[in-house]
Amino acid sequence: MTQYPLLTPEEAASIINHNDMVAFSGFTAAGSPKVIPLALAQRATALHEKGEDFAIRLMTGASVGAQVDDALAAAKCVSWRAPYQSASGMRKAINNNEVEFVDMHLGEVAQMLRAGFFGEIEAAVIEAVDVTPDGRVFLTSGIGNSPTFLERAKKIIIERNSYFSSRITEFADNVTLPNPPKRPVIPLYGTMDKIGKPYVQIDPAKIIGIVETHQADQIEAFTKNDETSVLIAHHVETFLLKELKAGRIPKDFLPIQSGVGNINNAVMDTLGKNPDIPKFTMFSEVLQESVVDLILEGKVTGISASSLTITPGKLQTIFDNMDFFSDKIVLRPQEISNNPELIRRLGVIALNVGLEFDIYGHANSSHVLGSDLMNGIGGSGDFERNAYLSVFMAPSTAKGGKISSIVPMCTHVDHSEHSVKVIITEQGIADLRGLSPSQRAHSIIENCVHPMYKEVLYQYLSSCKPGHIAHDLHHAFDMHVKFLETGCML
Ligand code: 0RQ
Repeated sequence: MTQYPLLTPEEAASIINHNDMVAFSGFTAAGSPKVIPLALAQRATALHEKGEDFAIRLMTGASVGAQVDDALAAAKCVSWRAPYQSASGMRKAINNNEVEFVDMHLGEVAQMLRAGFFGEIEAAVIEAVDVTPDGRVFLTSGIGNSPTFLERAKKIIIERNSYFSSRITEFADNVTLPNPPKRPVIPLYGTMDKIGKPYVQIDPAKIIGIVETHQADQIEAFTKNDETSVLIAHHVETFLLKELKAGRIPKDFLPIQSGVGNINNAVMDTLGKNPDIPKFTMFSEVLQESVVDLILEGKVTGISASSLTITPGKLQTIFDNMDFFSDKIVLRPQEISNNPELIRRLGVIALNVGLEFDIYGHANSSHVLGSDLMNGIGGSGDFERNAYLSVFMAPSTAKGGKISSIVPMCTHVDHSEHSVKVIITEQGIADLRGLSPSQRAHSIIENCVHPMYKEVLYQYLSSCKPGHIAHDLHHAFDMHVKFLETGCML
């Protein structure tokens, strides 16, 4: 039985060396470490002032708390970052090429780590509600890649956060998968099946020490549903009802995956209120704010996710009603929540938001004007490619109408026309299933493009050289170039 030393955040940060690959727990701000990263940023600043090099290679589950990524970026403490981020300071550092960023499908990170694709994990900083002397680690609100980090890291530091109810561990279903070729079928046949353990068992000798904390996840409420999000949500509702009526969605419905953000929140609200949409489960990567109420109302009968990405107030609602919520939420490692085998098997309906689409249905979720990273592909590709039905949503314009979200050719492609099935903007629905490229172009322009951009896109289409996917390479990026030159695509 091991007694772990209690450390200050500074003592914990001092065991991390220049160039180490360091892994942080959590998935989004949920479950990410709170104090050691800030001490690490201070250590970097102090060393830089003495003229010494200090920067880590940082691997996480998804994003981490924005204050963590931003403090590390401001201190120039990160030389390499993967697989996702959503913080303004880190984004700027990546786009200035101060940080090498690798934008990855979240579902395959754990396997790649186990295979050694990125080298050894020197240290893992893991938030937990508790760790037992025999090495059972009980995670908090975000599971992410932590089971794999705990398994692979040479040194582990635990941030023991007393903010969370110890009952949060009732949601956890921890498992790691053996690497190919000896991987059996994942025995999960329903959204809420549990196949793992509420804790992660590790060798206690790897634990260097514990830092005590008492801090909520820094997750902010969404702005109130805006008009555009509500219109998009109503189109999603119309589309799903039509599919249900036609028998293409079974009467007892299919599990839903929903991304995070205002549009997704409005969609969940709208589906929740419609009595013609049957009760449903969710097989998603994050449990977002509006879903807590839908579970309380009985509309969502259960959700599988990798994190509770909700405000402290909503988390308290869960803690206050643990007997009710205990069997309605499962938190899984992201290699399970985002697993292609499971998404395909369960027939997930994927609802995600993109930045830009082209007239043939290629989708860009991650890079503005082909160059600047926004957040990353996240789990959108894991779900979009393997879903039973994948719906992409976006406002038809951005920046007050100066940008059309639909363009002749995407400046960066995250999801291809081979798998994008439905695009919905506040203008309407383009159902692309079974359509050839030229039919797709007409459907997208007619149904999804803002009226002020229709003519320019029809003009582009009519000027293209014929081909299976007709394009005019001399003019495919005219709208983008015009925006760069004049500040407006029109
Ligand atoms: O910028 O705030 O400076 O005006 O992009 O756009 O409309 O606020 O949308 O917050 O829902 O984010 C795709 C980024 C959408 C997100 C994306 C500008 C726009 C604004 C954000 P401003 P909105 P959202 C689950 C699944 C990838 C990961 C994913 C995302 C800013 O959904 O990161 O799906 N997705 N994960 O003005 C230039 C365009 C633009 C544009 C919008 N065409 N060109 N700028 N903007 N369209 C979560 C996880 O994986 C964990």
